Amino acid sequence: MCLTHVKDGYWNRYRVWKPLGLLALAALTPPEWNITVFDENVRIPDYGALPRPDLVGITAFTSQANRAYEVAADFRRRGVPVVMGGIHATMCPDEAAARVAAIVTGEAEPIWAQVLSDVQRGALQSRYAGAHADMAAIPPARHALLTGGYAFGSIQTTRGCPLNCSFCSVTAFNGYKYRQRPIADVIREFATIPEKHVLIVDDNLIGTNREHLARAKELFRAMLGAGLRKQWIAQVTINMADDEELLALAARAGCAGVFIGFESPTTAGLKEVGKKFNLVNGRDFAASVRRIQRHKILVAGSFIMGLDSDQPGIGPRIAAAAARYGVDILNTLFLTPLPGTRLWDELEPAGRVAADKFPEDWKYYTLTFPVARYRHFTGAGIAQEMELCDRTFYSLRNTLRRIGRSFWRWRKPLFALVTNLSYRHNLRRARLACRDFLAARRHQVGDDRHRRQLGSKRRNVPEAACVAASSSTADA
Ligand code: B12
Ligand code: SF4
Repeated sequence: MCLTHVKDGYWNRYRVWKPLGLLALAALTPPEWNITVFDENVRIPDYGALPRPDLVGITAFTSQANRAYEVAADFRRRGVPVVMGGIHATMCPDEAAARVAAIVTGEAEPIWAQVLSDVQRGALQSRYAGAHADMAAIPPARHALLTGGYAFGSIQTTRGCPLNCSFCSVTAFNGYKYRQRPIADVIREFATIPEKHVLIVDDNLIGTNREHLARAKELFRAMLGAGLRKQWIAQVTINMADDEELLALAARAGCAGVFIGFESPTTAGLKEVGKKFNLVNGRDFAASVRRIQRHKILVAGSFIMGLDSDQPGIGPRIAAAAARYGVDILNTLFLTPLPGTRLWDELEPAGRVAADKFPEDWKYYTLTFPVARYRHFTGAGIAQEMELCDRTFYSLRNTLRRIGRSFWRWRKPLFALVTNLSYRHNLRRARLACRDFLAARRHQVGDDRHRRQLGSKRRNVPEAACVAASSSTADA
């Protein structure tokens, strides 16, 4: 099993962020509980050597589900109740509930106190349904429970997304409504983050309408006023480029980079994934990216490959679009039917989920393996498109040119250097893992028969150990 061990390589620290969900959960836990948080991406502890906890809570993305079940089985053998929550337990509740004592689906704020009280009474139920939290009642995450080994701290200021893109779980999990934490709460929590660099985990820090943008400006003014002196990065939509005041405030408040989902270089692709928002007002992407960069903010662009509207040649086409837009970093991912998404609801009944031996195959749901049956590509074909895309955008020549450009304009040159080198390094690993996957799964994802099928279908105080499971992505 290959994990993202921070200490295995210098660049790995840039692949691992703090599991904020567990730190948020810890903040909801009454003070009589002693809490220890483990992030297996940093270190896998010898659980057997630890004092026996009264309760174990595990969080996992879909790609980490198998490891979560292994950890759960280990503790359950020792008679420790295990509760699992987070995105995978929510989207695959039956699968998870069969492997742990209890699951919590959705946001935990409204329900966690009851789970703990049931544990203490010895009356743990097997399923608890959370609900969208009151954003004014979210306590500051307990950042001090997890320190060391991270390049970035993390914080959340909003939840929910109205856009509901086909491949994304956010709207299904956090809802359509864009919900915002009170700015004073965010500032107080920001000040408790030990790291100098911070990932703001919001799916869209600025939002999509005028009210949202006004709130973002208010947040940036408050960050400035509080003198936080943090450098931060965040996910935003491309409309950030349309508001000079917003850009200037973000930059002054410490914005070092933004991550933008361009998703597809074609109009048909954007329509297919349901992100027509990117097309509003006949947007000029290159001009938009330049406007953001003028404020010395780096732009990372994300694209998805393997859409039904993608044709052979999509790899070089994405690389060319990213170069034309002028992004500093390119992140291209395979179209992946994550459970609970609109895409899953479309592909699964049509027999287009190729890696489908669950739960084992969830480990490939990192968006770096071609786990679906793609309309115009075999598994090997789409993997080749991905290689072409990455090799073009991250060729030594192009990488040096981008880094040179950011030195020339003094646009976060060191940040640009580190992120580009980190991406180059990680892509190489992803490519090798993908090749292994294809070699083992040729019959599932690589042959023509499947393409043809596409047209058819401590004792006096309770102890809780909270574990963020890790991904095992390279052991195909
Ligand atoms: C930050 C982030 C990351 C960070 C990771 C941070 C970390 N270590 O957790 C990084 C950048 C590394 C990352 C990577 C990936 N990510 Co990501 N990421 C997010 C993001 C934007 C925010 C997560 C977050 O911190 N939320 C804030 C906390 C407070 O919310 P929460 O974790 O949901 O926790 C709440 C509840 O879920 C619950 N809860 C959570 N855990 C537990 C445990 C227990 C016991 C209980 C009771 C309750 C509970 O309580 C919390 C409070 O309500 C989410 C989107 C989102 N809005 O959640 C996507 C998201 C989680 N990522 C996603 C994906 C797909 C990935 C990747 C696989 C692919 C990619 N390249 O993006 C990789 C994973 C690589 C790997 N190693 O496997 C998907 C996951 C879908 C799925 N079914 O797994 C999401 C939902 C985005 C999406 N587009 O759909 N990601
Ligand atoms: S991909 Fe981004 S814009 Fe689309 S639904 Fe998910 S969070 Fe919203």
